[in-house]
Amino acid sequence: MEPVDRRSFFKSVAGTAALAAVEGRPSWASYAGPVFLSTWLHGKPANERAAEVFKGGGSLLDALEKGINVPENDPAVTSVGYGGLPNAEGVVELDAAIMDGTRHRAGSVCSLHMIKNPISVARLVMEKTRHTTLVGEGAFRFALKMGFEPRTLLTPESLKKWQDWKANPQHETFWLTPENHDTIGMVATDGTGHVVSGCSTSGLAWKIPGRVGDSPLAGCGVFADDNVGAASATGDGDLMTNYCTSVSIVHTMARGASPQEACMELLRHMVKTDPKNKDGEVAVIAMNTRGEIGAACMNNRFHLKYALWRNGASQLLESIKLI
Ligand code: SD4
Repeated sequence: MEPVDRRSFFKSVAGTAALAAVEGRPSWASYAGPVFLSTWLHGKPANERAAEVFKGGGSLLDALEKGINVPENDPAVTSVGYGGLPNAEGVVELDAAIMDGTRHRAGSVCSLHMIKNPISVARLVMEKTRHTTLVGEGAFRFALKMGFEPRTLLTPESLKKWQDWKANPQHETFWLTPENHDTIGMVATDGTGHVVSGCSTSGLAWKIPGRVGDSPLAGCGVFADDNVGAASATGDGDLMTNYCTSVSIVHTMARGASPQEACMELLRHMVKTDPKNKDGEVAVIAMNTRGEIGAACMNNRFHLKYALWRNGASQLLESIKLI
């Protein structure tokens, strides 16, 4: 656990240089400044908002939360927040988690309904309670107590998609077409060795009510540790949860791997333990405390595009595939 007053110490260049000398951390000069790394195309406006909040004096957690709010608020993003596709009964159930690498502390909500910003509720679980995870009705009542306004999360478009799915006698169950896999995962550093991770999703369209994926589980959808780095994941949470993807990547980095090597190692391990996983929909992002990044996906079928904000430049990139 990293005491808060040590973070203030980090704010001074002289202090950082002294600490680096004591702990063998990289010197100030090797830090690149704040870096924001997010999954998918909507990660770009999310990163840009995060960078704006951070430059305006917000904390790294403020930046991550406000960045993730962007796709949550966008009805055109059909697998996050408002406009996210509903479960099999036509109810939008949202999952989100946030983790602070300094305190080694996460907050999350699962199956939250009628609240469009689950990442903000997850942050309050982390900051206002001693709990880590709240689910369903309890998470909803907590959100109301915290002042969130309940509202319908279905848009005319998402309602129509659900009605069409329901009306189709051959309808596909518990999965969605690859284009709709757009969970937001974000990892970030402030440039002084502090890292955070966040994830927000409506999960799988037409899922069994109450189904929870990897995204809101600490160690799976998010993990952050200021001694090493942070990671997040997107894809088939029913598969990825079994591999605790984010903590596994961070622990591989702790053993000396670069973020990219650590992402690839996780994918190789998944295939080694079960060759069928090479057809799985799995994608991961990672960052170490120096702001170096990694991004990887399993195959062509689920080819991760990711967004990177660094040194004032915002770009979209394609991840490396294992297969
Ligand atoms: C889930 N991992 O609920 C999420 C969905 C996702 O890209 O990330 N899709 O399983």
